[in-house]
Amino acid sequence: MNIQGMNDLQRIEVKLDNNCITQGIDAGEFYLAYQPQVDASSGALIGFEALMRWNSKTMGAISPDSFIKVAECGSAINNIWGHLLSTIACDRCILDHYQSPFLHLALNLSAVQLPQPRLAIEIEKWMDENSIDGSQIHIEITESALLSDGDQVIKNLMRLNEMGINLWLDDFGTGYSSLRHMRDLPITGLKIDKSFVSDLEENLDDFRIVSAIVAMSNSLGLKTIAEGVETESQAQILGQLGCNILQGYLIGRPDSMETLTSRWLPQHMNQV
Ligand code: G
Ligand code: G
Ligand code: MN
Repeated sequence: MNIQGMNDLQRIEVKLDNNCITQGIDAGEFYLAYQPQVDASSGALIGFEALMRWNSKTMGAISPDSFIKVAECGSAINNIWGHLLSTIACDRCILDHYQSPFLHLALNLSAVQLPQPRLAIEIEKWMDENSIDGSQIHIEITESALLSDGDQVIKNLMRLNEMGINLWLDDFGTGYSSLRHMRDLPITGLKIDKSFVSDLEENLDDFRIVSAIVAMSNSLGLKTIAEGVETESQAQILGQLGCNILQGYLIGRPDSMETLTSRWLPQHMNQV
């Protein structure tokens, strides 16, 4: 296919490479949007997922689905991670200002980072330097990252778990959905992919799949988060099924930490 036959996304992907991603980070074009996560039974805010955004001066807004895929082929994925950690450390201070150390921040870790020998050591150093407690951090990993569950991947997961970090399997149901992973890995729970949530009210198969995932998680002592919750009736069904945490446009769209704290926190707790 020549470049004229491509859609906008494909044209951007052709232009994207590790150099331009790293230049974009250095130019301050990357930032985080946060999306609230609430307790399914009480509706109380319990944390935020950090979602990386790129507003390129030359190419406009580029979706993480595009730039993460490209970054994973080179070293830019580590630069994105570094930028994520330094931004989180600053934004964590905003939460501390609201005396809300119990709110967690959920980070997405790329598949290619999980076998890196220094991963857990570097996260530990970052936590020490910024006085961040493990319980304040959740890490979401896609199951494909665990396919090569070699020694180093298991060692990293064990170490992160010992550090008090909650580990979640992201996009659960779309990949391998391995029962062995659910049984053997030190995970807190499963994040049910939004493709099962979107038609929950009309599609009986989706309803049965979500019920089965929640029931199996509960009996294994794991928790569940549903993502992509857009309607009241989805939230109600998920709550009745015993899903623990909800995230989606119904609760709140991804936004800046400043906007979210001013919207959510004064109602929930006393500002210092
Ligand atoms: O909001 P949304 O379009 O941001 O995210 C699309 C996908 O990109 C999601 O599956 C999400 O897990 C992934 N993603 C978003 N931010 C990051 C990030 O900082 N690192 C990694 N590895 N993936 C991310
Ligand atoms: O990393 P993960 O796959 O959990 O990323 C969540 C993705 O889902 C992000 O791309 C985020 O922007 C998107 N998202 C969050 N809430 C909703 C929602 O209610 N509806 C839809 N369609 N997408 C959502
Ligand atoms: Mn995620």
